[in-house]
Amino acid sequence: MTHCSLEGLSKTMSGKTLLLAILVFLAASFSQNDAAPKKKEPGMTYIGHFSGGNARSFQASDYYVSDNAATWTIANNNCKAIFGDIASLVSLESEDEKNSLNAMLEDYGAGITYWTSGIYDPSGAVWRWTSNNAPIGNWAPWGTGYPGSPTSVSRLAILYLNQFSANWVSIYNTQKNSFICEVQSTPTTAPPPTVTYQCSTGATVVTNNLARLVPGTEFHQLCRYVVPKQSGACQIRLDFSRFQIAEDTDTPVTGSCDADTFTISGNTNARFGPLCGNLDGQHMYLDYGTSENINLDIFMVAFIGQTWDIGVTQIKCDSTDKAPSGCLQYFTEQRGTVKSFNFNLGHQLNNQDYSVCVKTNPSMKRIEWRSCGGDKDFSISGETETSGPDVGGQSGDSCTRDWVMIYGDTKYCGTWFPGVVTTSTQPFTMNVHFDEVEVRFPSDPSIPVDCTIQSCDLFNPGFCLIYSQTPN
Ligand SMILES: [Ca+2]
Ligand SMILES: [Ca+2]
Ligand SMILES: [Ca+2]
Repeated sequence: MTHCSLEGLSKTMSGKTLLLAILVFLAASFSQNDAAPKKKEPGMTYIGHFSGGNARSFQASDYYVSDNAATWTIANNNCKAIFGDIASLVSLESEDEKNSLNAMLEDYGAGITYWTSGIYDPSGAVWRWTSNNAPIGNWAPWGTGYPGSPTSVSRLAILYLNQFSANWVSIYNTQKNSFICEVQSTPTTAPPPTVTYQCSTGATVVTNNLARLVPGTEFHQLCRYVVPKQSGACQIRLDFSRFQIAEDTDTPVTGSCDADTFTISGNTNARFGPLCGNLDGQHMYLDYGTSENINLDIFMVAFIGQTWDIGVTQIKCDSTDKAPSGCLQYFTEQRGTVKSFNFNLGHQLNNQDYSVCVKTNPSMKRIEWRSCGGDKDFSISGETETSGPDVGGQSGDSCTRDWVMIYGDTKYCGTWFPGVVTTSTQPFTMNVHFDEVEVRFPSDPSIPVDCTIQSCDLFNPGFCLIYSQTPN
């Protein structure tokens, strides 16, 4: 349509002709808007990214909210029209994904209803996600009275109040609602590394893009894995889906890993003593620097049922998945849980010096840190079982031995975490420092320990902290 003005038209027309011309002009304008190039101005706003927190799944997605409301079918079609076949209405396959999305939506106002890909399938009498046919989890936060008695036109929507109150409801597909598109991101990890090992037969397994380290078929006292640097790679990521070896034989536990050990060498981004005990659910990024190999050594005194399953992925230097240099742990979600190593068994380990980094969501300005909420979810110095002089929430210069430091804020130690610590200083980072001693005995071993009159570190489990990025 050529550009022309109504003023110009009015000079050459009059009466009904002019009115008709205006209507034609307006109609042409609207249809022109409808036909505007969708890819350029898709009417969608980017709200965030979620990667499932586990490199092994390779399920990473970007999320967009619509600027306008639409019926369910049009909304679903729009996601594909705008972003292609890698997109659909959002499917929430895990509680982590649901919680992350709820936090992303915090900027978009209360009382909005968003379509998801969830539908009711009367043939099987089940709710499922249409993008992949996965059943909807039994953790689904249905609102009171929902899903009621759904029918073939029932669809799942999120009735969003705030990130802590976002119930799911069942709505007929003809209603018009805002909607959320989920777009799969392209994996940028390198092919699986070729890991060599000195261990039992079958100590590695390769599946998809992942090399997995496992104990193999028979017990070997030392399992050494060597992960050579591939061309273009800068890092490896380890995912400890399962890891349990023996820990200290001392009572009380001194954090020194004097039985089994897990030792890492060749990496440049963290220096720490051997690890031991339980690392289930932990991850690590290890930088090659100028090294050609990263070595992972698991040493076991005797067979007592040790088990592990460690995913290894190699990350290219130009990958968007690469952790910033110096970060041993890198969390990419809006919210997440960070635990010290061996927190699962409740015993802090010695000689830990590393950084925990959080990827800043572009729409977020601050980060909040708080304890996971359990009785002993933060206890890194002082005595946990009974009160002594070193007990309590401590910060700043009084933290000299074991501490965490929140970048832009201060150090924290002691036996509790002071409520919510908030900072806007970026990059969002927490440094962990645990010294070389855990249980503190007097220098003369014949003197009994009295923690009521002297400082000791007894029964420290370590920390479990939750971070949450916030928009304001
Ligand atoms: Ca999903
Ligand atoms: Ca301690
Ligand atoms: Ca210590």
